[in-house]
Amino acid sequence: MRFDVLTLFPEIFQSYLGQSLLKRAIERELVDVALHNIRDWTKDKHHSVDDRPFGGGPGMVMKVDPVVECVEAVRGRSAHPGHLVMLTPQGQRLDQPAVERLAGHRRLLLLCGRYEGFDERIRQILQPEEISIGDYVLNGGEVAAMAVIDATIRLVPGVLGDEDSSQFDSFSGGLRRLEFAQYTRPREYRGLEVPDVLLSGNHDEIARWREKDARQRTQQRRPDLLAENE
Ligand code: 6GU
Repeated sequence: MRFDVLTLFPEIFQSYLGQSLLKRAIERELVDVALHNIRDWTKDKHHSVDDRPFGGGPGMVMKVDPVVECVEAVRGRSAHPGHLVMLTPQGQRLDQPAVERLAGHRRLLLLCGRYEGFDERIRQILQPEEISIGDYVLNGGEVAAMAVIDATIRLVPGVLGDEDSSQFDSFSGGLRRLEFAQYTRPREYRGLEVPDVLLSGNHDEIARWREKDARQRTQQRRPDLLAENE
């Protein structure tokens, strides 16, 4: 799967891309991430990528021409145009079904902007899919783009080892329940003990305990998920 990230701050992605899971996926050519600086598509002498809004008001607006020309140039470099995603709080909220849909694309172009907004003509010309990662305000789309990459690569075959296959994730395949409690060594810490059943070696009983714990947790913490299952 190929990602092209269009951003004013490509450096933000460097340490994330060097993280071991992603680094291995890139080395094994399962995932490819290319960073593009939108500023490289400015033509004026100050290389301006944003400007004050017509009509007045606070904040700056991303200029239409560098963004459109950056997207067109990046698209033109490969035969497959890819699916364009604009990261904006005005988009559809990202959830696991949306991640699964995005992971179905061979190539995603992730357009990051500053939060005050994009010139509306960017939407009119490029007609991107707009994605938000939640109802709060980020300074820009970069952290959201990393969330999209991180969630989608889990679904790329071979990126995760068999052992931590994404099919068991809390939100996968419409299961939509939270994970059961997990423990590892030591068996006792500050008087807190691991539940006996997990040390019993009885796999049927362990499975039952986990099922019950997952159900209780979901009921307590996210009853909305159970309602959606009905
Ligand atoms: Cl995608 N961008 C910004 N700027 N803020 C957000 C967001 C995106 N998703 C939630 N908040």
